[in-house]
Amino acid sequence: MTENRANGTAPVAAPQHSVEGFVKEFLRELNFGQGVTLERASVNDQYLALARTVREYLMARWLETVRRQREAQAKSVGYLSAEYLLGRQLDNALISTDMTEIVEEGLASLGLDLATLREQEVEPGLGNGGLGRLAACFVDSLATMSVPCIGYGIRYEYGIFRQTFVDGWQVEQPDTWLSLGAPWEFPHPEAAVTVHFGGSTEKYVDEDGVERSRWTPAWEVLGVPYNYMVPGYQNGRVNTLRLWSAQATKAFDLAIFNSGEYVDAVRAQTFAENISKVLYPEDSTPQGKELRLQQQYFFVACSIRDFVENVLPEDFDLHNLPDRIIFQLNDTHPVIAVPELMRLLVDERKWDWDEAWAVTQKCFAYTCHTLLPEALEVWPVALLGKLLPRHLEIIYRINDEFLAEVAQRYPGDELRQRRMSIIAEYPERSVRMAYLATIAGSKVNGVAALHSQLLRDKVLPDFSEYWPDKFTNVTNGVTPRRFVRLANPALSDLITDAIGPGWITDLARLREMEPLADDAEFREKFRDVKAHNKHRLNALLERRDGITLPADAMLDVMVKRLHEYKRQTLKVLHIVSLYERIVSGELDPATMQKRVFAFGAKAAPGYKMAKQTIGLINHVGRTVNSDPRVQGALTVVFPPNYNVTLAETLIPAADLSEQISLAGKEASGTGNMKFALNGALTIGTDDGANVEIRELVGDDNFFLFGLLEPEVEKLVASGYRPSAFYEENPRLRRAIDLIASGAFADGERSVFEPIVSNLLHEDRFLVLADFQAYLDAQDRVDAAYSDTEAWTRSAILNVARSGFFSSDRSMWDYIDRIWHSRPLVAR
Ligand code: 4GP
Repeated sequence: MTENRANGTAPVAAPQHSVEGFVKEFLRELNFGQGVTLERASVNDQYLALARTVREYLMARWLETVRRQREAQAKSVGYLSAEYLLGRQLDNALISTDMTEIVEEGLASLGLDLATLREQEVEPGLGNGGLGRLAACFVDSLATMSVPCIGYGIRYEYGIFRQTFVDGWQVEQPDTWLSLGAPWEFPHPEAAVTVHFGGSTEKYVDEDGVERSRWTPAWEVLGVPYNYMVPGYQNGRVNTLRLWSAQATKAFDLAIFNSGEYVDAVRAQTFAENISKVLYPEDSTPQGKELRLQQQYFFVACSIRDFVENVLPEDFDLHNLPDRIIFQLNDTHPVIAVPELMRLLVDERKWDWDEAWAVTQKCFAYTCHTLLPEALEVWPVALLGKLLPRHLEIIYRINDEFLAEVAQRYPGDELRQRRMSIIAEYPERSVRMAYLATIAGSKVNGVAALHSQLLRDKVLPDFSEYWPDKFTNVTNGVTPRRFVRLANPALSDLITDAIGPGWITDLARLREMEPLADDAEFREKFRDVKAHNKHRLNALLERRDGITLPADAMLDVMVKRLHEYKRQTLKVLHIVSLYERIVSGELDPATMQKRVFAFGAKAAPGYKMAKQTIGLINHVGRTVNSDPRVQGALTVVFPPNYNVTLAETLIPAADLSEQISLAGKEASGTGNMKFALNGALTIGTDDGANVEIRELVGDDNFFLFGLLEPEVEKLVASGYRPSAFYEENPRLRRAIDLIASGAFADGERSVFEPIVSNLLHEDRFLVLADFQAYLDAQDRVDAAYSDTEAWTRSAILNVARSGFFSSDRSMWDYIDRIWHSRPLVAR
């Protein structure tokens, strides 16, 4: 036994870091893993063998990381997130191990092409948008910084739907990302955890005479962990992402749950397995679905149990839990973890309530990602009580004790107590998850400076008054590994030639490039990079969608989820206005700066207005692109199924980045950072992280327009009338009238009537109010673009001054302001 253990801890060795070493291992994987000879291997066989081979290069580091972490007993971050929008794994693993060239050469010696195999990977799209991608950037950064972290989440069998267009309208297809094999995951069915639901509670008096609650659940499921490697960038470190998959236990017996259209389309055979079957295709608005609450509880219950029972040593005294973990709540989705930890301590470990609460409060911190009131999750008490009766009791007690404190601090202020109560009474009795998170969390943070300020002032004002020190800001960031080094090899090489490779893990060093903005030769090289990236994009779109981009055009890109507050409609109105002015003879297309307008966006399947907008963009595109009068001056492209993989080719090619949300609505944005880092200039409102981008890159290198947040407030409070803008602005009127006339729908006026009437009569996000300012800013863009040297200079300065937006910096801020953990140096 002792001997076995000794053998088991002996370090495994990675295959030889050489072309021969790789080829040998690759062929072995092909033969023994896939059971085929090279001659007979399909591309998928080759890809799977390649992925498994690369994985082997990471294995020793992974095992060593886990071993050291156990030994050092350092504090870890438990990142709790219902979403991880990871993107493809192969390339990231290759750069982390510095294997790209070796693999390229090795494959070539076998007559294979890395580029072809890379295309075979279906990205794990286990998230909807910004929030999920942020989680993926954060775990990458923590691994690269050698900070112990376990990412916990859900292994959805179907990730974010695959978007197709039928006649320009979005049609959703299930995302079968696992169907051709999943070489990056390590299932551990033997380590499954049981999770309980339903049933009832009863009071009883324990042997010490203390009154306690006992939960008798009605049903249970198993959570099977699937481990994924999270490699640090060339630092010998590999952290773990642990995603849970639901499986039926024998005791399981319930009718199949009926849940919504899209979910129906990918319905599970069994109720239990439904829990991890499909990612909810929602973004920014919660769906009041029981299944979603099941998913939330399922993954946090598994994760907490895993950490306490498997990660911590057996005899660990949980009073010291805050020394070993901080659970970061990625929005409200995992907040049910709070009563779960309380239940574990009070019910299972028989702790005293106050003792448990003191520990629990130190183990959580909460990040809010929204400003839209409708996006703050609430659960009807009836539903929560049915699914998790004991947790509801615990929430009530947390609330009672908290409100008693509030009453003590503000005697007689009942209104305040009602405002601050976790339980809302109207329109139905429900649990406000953001309040629970705020009360339980040691810290609460927003995701950009403006957002954190508005969070304090507008969303949680009573709480920020009550606990001013609890609130902090951490501005989002993006990983430079994936979004510069991997996505933009040409720019990476240019930067590395200029300032050395240190920037990849210390992005602030991009500043060293600043003087090069004034170097004509460097500017020329920088333009070559952009041109190269445009070619690369063109090749991809031709292959992927049969789309050909015109040469010599400015590439103007708007990619993000389709949401009214993000205002894709404003972009469409700009295009329609230009088109109308060409057709009416006001603009001469021959003298215009050619532009390609590229869109990428998925709409939540149940979000009608968003789907209408997708239809409108495609219909406008069809008309504009085929009208000879336009003479190719305007081209609209909308490749379907925008995802991380497409972003990696699209963003590096962009000249102009559209960040045009209504001020005060976009919490941060992270696409905006990716564009600036890849040398696109931003046209944007004073919203989210745009504010910080503009401050850093400088006013001259950013096209600001639109109402400021206080102006928005004022206009809305004074009774905003969109039709007034329509009546007063002829350009706006002509653009809207053209849409209303059916010009983009074969003369059928009814097709886009909902959009037109929404704009004229409601326009919640003030599209019409910002229209003229947007057009003016676009004129400034055209003028600036015509001065090639000055534009390039601005683009270089955007790159040089955006180092702040590395997610490594975000992680240092979390460490500093929230987690108080220190990296465990793994060397
Ligand atoms: C997003 C926010 O809308 C975006 O502004 C922010 O950059 C991102 O989170 C990361 O913090 N929210 C979501 C969501 O994606 O699902 O609520």
